[in-house]
Amino acid sequence: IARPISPPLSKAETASNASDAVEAKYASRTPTEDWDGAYTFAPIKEWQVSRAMTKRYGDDLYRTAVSDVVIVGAGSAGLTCAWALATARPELSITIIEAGVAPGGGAWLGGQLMSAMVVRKPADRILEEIGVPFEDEGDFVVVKHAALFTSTVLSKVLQFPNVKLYNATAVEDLITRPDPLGSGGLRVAGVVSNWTLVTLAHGLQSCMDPQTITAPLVCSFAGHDGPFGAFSVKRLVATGMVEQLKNMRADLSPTSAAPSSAPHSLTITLPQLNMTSAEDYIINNTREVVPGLITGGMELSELDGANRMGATFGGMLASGVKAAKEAIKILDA
Ligand code: AHZ
Repeated sequence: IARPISPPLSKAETASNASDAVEAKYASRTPTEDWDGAYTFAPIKEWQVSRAMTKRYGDDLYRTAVSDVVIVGAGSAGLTCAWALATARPELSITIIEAGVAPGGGAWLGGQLMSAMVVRKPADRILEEIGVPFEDEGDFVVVKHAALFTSTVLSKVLQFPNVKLYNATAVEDLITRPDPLGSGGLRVAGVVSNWTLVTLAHGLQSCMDPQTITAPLVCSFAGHDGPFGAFSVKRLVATGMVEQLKNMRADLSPTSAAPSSAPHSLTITLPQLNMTSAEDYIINNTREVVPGLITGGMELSELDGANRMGATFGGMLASGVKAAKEAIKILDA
């Protein structure tokens, strides 16, 4: 329902504004772009700012309560999926839920806190299509700063009118329904969300109920295990839709165990990294893992027990594109 952004003032608002002499002085100013000391902003009232934000956020919540696709996690894989899906099908209502305030996941840096982002060919084609510049080093390309990739793809994604990003918002659960296609099992039918600060405070208050977004398809890219990571696949286990996670392949081989004299920190077993094979696995296995839920990016490694690849991002970008292609097939079926 369209509401005017600045409806007529109530009696209380008129009284409070009229009693403010400073307001009156500033009310009739003309905006002027004078860089020599007389730069003047147009007048504004505090309540106008509040209403400008709340109206849009409320309208977005109303509209996206039923979405075509929900994307969980706005890391490199989730953002690339959103970009590919919105580019191919701009009419779809795509809602991205990101637990962090800053979308981008791990893709603000290349690796070990360094700037450059390595992308193996042929995923350089995806960078070209998004419009991210890079240097060609033969079998791979290098974006001078991972933040250049993330900010560029983010700016493209957010310009689609039908894409809404809720950041600082966590997916707390999955909505499930009996699968209408008669598989006898359940189908994911949307997500349960809450502001992340509320999610983090569930232990402090008795009940802070979430809200929901209904969608025929959820694409999850919640990353590998961490404070929020691998969220959707962990939930699949909890709901019985998947028996158990195979966990991002743990390095348990006796030959790789640290000697007993090693400092404690070196004895921690880390998931195995295999840069040669890990990315091929993720792209080729990005799929609808249970009805209604496509999983890709590093979250898939927790489900399938795949290797990590370390600081090379072609697999994440390609997994996002593959998920978008799978999503279109499912929605069009
Ligand atoms: O905040 C998370 C991050 O931005 C978000 N997320 C996780 N759980 C969520 C939840 N609700 C909402 N319950 C949630 N958001 O998901 C995002 C995951 O981004 P990421 O960068 O961690 O994952 P990715 O799969 O897009 O990229 C992985 C990049 C890696 S990890 C790796 C290695 O470990 O070897 N190598 C690469 C290239």
